[in-house]
Amino acid sequence: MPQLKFMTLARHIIEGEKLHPEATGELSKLLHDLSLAAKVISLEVNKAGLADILGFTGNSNIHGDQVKKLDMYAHDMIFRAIDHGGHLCVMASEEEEDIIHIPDKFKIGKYVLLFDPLDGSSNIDANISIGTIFSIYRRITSDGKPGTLEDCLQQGIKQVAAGYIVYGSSTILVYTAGHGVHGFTLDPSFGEFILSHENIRCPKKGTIYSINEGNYKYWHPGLKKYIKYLQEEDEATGRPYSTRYIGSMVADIHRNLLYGGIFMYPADSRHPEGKLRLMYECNPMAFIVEAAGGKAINGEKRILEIQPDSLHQKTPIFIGSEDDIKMVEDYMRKEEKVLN
Ligand code: AFP
Repeated sequence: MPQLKFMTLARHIIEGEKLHPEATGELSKLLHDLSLAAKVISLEVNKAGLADILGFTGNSNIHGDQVKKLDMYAHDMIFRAIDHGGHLCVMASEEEEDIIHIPDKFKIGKYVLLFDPLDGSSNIDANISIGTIFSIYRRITSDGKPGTLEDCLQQGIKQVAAGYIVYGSSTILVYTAGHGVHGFTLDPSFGEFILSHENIRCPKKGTIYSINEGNYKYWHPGLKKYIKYLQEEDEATGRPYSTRYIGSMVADIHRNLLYGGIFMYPADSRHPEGKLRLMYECNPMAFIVEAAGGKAINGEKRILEIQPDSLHQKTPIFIGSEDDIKMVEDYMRKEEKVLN
């Protein structure tokens, strides 16, 4: 195995900043503050089985999902790590219905942060990997004033950086700020994220598919045919594929990004918009996967080109290795969309 550089996330961010002589350092500081929140959340996730943190708050979030204490903890931690830095003009979180303003006492910056504090949280009690996802845009309204909904509702293609953290067998932070996709593993002994996956490239084709197959009956006929195709035997194309589905999007996509494969959360007759949120889950993951050479579509078009019209809108998603995405797109295009 090649010897990796001993590179901390902090140093990596600064090196990236040097590639932009015009940079003010604000984006670097923002990424640094996010990594601090990730360390604290990681600590708390690891304690989840021990502390009185398990169980429900008794509240529901705006999607009607039950909210666990750890979701709210992660949400608060990110807000508190970021609100005072002077880098942001507005935030939005999957756990809050409306945009989140920067408190009046703090400076207003030029960036916009959207985040899903804890994705896959229904897995917490079973010790299964969960994650945090974030997405950063440049504001489009005038400087100096509080940011608005308009700043948040930008196409994914406008992201300047995106990342995720998987709290799994170890904690890994993966991000891109336009110069490749890089992964940093948290060394718990001295609390630093260390470069462990430099310049991640998504294999052009994989042999893994990830989808909740329990919903088969309700799918698009083209998707049904595609899944059957993946299950047929053909050595030359690596079939049958293996199914891997954790039920934690961030962990499922992270695995497929490294090993190759396709993750799908399609529309179906019960959920015509799918389940996953464009702004908090699909756009950031699409930005990262595309930066690593993969693809992400909603079945008809690129995820990153969807013009959002509301903060919490959902979208179907097919994301992963380029050849696998092209294949599912072909299958779905050939069949009429009849969901039953
Ligand atoms: P939770 O945060 O409620 O666990 O939802 C996780 C998630 O949004 C995403 O991470 C999974 O891929 C997806 O839901 C799993 O949904 P199904 O249970 O419908 O397969």
